[in-house]
Amino acid sequence: MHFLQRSDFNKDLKNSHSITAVIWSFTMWVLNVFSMLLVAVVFQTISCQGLTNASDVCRPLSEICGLSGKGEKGEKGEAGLRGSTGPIGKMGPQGAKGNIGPKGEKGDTGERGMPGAQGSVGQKGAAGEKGNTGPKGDTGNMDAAYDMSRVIALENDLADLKTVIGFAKQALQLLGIKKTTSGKYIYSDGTNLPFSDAEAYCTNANSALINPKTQEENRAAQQFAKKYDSLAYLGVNDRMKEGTFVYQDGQRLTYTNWGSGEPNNYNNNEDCVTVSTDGEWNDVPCSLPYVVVCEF
Ligand code: MFU
Ligand code: CA
Repeated sequence: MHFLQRSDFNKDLKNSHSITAVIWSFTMWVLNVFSMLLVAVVFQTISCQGLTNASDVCRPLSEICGLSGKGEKGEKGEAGLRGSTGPIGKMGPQGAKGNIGPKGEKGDTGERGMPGAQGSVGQKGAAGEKGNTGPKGDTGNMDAAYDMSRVIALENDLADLKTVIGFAKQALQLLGIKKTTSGKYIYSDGTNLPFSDAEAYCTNANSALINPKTQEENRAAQQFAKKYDSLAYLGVNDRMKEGTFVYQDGQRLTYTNWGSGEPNNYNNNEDCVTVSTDGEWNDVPCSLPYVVVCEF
């Protein structure tokens, strides 16, 4: 069993006294606040009678009742002193074009310009005065004796030329050019060329490939084949029509000296003709190079 002591009793008594005091203080504080609010409401009711404006109702009480001190707007004051000049403003937009000014004074004379284009031909001028008589001319040459002397001189020149040409022909034969009784000169320097080039070689020398029309001419060609120990080209060919052999100028053959079994168009590729060291003809490929013999 636990028994209360006297000291415990006194303590409890002291506690109960302090609680009562607190409650009492709080009650008095509430009453004070309430009474102050009541005074404020009464004050507003008395001071603000007659306020019917709805906006005033929404304003704070202190403001409506002039407690915050803001008065009515005063009258406009007098104009102030002129301020100092402001900074220069931005350049404005370009103005409209002005009127044309009065004509200026005449300027100084300029430098001389470039010559102008040539003008058109002017009108024909008047005939000039007749000139002086000229000096007497040479005696005319319409004399028959003079004409005869000119003819004789030309005949002499011609005879001289024939003599020189005769010597030249003999010299050519001494150099190896062969002359036939038909008047042909036949020559070769031993050059070897395919047929087309051989043709051109003689043409460039104002001549042609040898086109033998007699045994004598064929022998002349044969002698060059012997001299250079090679086949020699003739102008004869059947390039235009297979099997129809013609001279270089296209004329049909009047003389031939084909070898045995020729022409045979071997490998179907023989349109040109050579003369051998034996003097016999053989058709051969035109692309092969052989000795070139020309006739003049
Ligand atoms: C003969 C000739 C030809 C050729 C050939 C090698 O034919 O007719 O032109 O030279 O011999 C068989
Ligand atoms: Ca042949």
